[in-house]
Amino acid sequence: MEHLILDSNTWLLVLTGAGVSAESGVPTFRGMDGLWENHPIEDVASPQGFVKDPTLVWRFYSQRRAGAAAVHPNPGHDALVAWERHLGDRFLLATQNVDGLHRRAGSQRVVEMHGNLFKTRCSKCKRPPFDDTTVYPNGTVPTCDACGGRLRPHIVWFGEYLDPDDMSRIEDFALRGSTSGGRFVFLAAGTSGVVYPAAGIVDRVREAGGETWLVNLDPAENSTRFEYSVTGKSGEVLPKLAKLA
Ligand code: BV8
Ligand code: ZN
Repeated sequence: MEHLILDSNTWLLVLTGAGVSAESGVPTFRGMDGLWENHPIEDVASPQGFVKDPTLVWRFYSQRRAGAAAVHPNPGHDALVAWERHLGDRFLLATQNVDGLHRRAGSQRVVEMHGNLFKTRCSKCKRPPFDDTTVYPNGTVPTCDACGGRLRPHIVWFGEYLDPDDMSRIEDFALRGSTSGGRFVFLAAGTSGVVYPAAGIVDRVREAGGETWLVNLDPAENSTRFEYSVTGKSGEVLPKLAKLA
């Protein structure tokens, strides 16, 4: 296997998807064939879905909140923590995952692009999102004690914009890395490369002349856009892939 040299000249942007949490026991979206209880995920993970059937949406997220709380980070998460500790502020992790496992593993320089299962916010008032580990009993739709509006998971649903601060944090890092005079590397792991804007990051990196790596169990939609591709389980590949120099 090719080794990824991580030295004092390297800037590394990592993007992770559901595949990185698969070995922890968190089901991937493709693993569910894009379905949950026979509902297309886009229907449940969407503002329209929430308006149409908020109890169904809270059942989906309560179930995933309980599931994520019951599992633990795997060696793939741990490898990313080691890389961050080695590279410091020349490392940034952008994750599509909402399970919180990167932070639980010890990652600190993390952008949770699609939100977090353990945060809830009000769908009506501007009350800031708050930590919430509650697994709401089936059929419960929690309401805001400030305005009485419906509470919702602090998750970016399909058709919703990502937090502009998150996107600019990733953009700024890519700009600094690609103009640093050092070697700018982008590595995507455990993602099918279907969902945008995350799936488009590889194109930005190539435009900026960065080196691109994909670590995935099977070829992703956008795999032809990566220079280096390592097929395998992220929990097995990531701990062996990097040479910390
Ligand atoms: C946006 C939170 C601007 C939910 C998620 C029509 C109308 C509106 C929008 C669109 C539209 N058409 C297209 C769009 C854009 C849309 C999009 O890209 N849709 C796709 C389906 C085509 N994007 C959006 O809506 C985004 N917002 O564009 O705003 C806008 C606004 C209005 C109108 C237009 C544009 C918002 C996207 C965020 C959606 N929220 N998550 C939740 O999690 O509950 S996305 C959700 O699905 C996940 O977060 C994740 O990102 C995605 C699934 O992707 P992956 O992480 O890649 O997981 P997947 O299962 O697919 O793949 C796993 C991979 O791992 C596989 O390749 C497998 O081989 C591999 N693997 C498995 N095991 C392992 C492994 N690899 C290594 N090791 C292993 N052990
Ligand atoms: Zn409110």
